Amino acid sequence: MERVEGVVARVRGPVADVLLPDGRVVPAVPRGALKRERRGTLLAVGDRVEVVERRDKDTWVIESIAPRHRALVRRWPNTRGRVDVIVANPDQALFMFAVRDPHPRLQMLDRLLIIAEDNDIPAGVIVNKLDLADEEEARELFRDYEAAGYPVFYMSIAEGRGLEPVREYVRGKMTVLAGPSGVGKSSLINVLEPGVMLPTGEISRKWRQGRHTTVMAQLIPLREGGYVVDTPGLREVGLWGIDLENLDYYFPEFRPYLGKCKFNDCRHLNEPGCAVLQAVEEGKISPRRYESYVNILLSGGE
Ligand SMILES: Nc1nc2c(ncn2[C@@H]2O[C@H](COP(=O)(O)OP(=O)(O)OP(=O)(O)O)[C@@H](O)[C@H]2O)c(=O)[nH]1
Ligand SMILES: [Mg+2]
Ligand SMILES: [Zn+2]
Repeated sequence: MERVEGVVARVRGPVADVLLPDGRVVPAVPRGALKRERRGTLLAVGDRVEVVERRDKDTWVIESIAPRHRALVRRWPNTRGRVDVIVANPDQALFMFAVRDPHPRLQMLDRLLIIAEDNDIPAGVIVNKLDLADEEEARELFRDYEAAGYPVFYMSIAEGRGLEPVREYVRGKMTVLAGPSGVGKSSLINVLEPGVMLPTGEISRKWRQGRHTTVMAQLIPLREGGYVVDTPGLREVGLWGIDLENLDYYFPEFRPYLGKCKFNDCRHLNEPGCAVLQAVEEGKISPRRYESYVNILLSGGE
């Protein structure tokens, strides 16, 4: 039987929906030996696989899974390093927030960016729903991230503006789109790739939050090349298992000052001769981002 290369578009329990080069999406199950050989997450969205059609049974079998060159992972507390792979092989991540409805929680964004740094995934930020707020205020709110060197895309999907730079950013790459519920992740994919028609959900009027419309990660191919992975809205972002030794390095705007503190093991809290603290005092590092660093360091990543 002929082997065909595909990419996992969704995982539904033991079955993976595999996207084939001809555009078909077929259900496939891994052959038994794979289940015994592989540790951790057997299959994740984004995994590159080889499948074979079983003509008699009308199913496909996953014969092999390519090694992951990178992964967006979630670690668990108190499980001796248990790791779940959320997306395999992403080239980059876009973390999406809205200027309001829901209100942007910047601590969550800080944490998502740390996870991206820890997983070695280049990241950008999307600020949506500009139609609901004053644009200058929105830009002011997210200026810290531009200063840190992250690309920040401002848009209103409702008004159809600000989409082109994102279209360019995702072209030819595998991009994970993540953020809280209700910010417009699925709406964005629907306009980037007409014809997809992912379900979207109204914001709850009472809570001004999303209703967790998207329930599982799903890979969507783009006709201009590349893929976007839609993900379910996040409630919280834990940093268990993050290497806190490197936390300062995970704030890119700190990097010019690292290694310049008086003490080699400086944690940049209140040590004398700290170059990071001095940069905060001189207005070169945002006090809010610095505060986020301190909070995460002192909470041990919880
Ligand atoms: N005012 C305004 N509303 C928007 C905009 N973009 C999306 N929405 C609305 O926001 C709501 C939530 O959009 P979704 O695309 O379902 O959000 P999501 O991030 O996929 O949410 P989950 O799947 O729950 O994680 C929908 O009612 C959209 O129509 C925008 O630019 N402005
Ligand atoms: Mg959604
Ligand atoms: Zn220091």
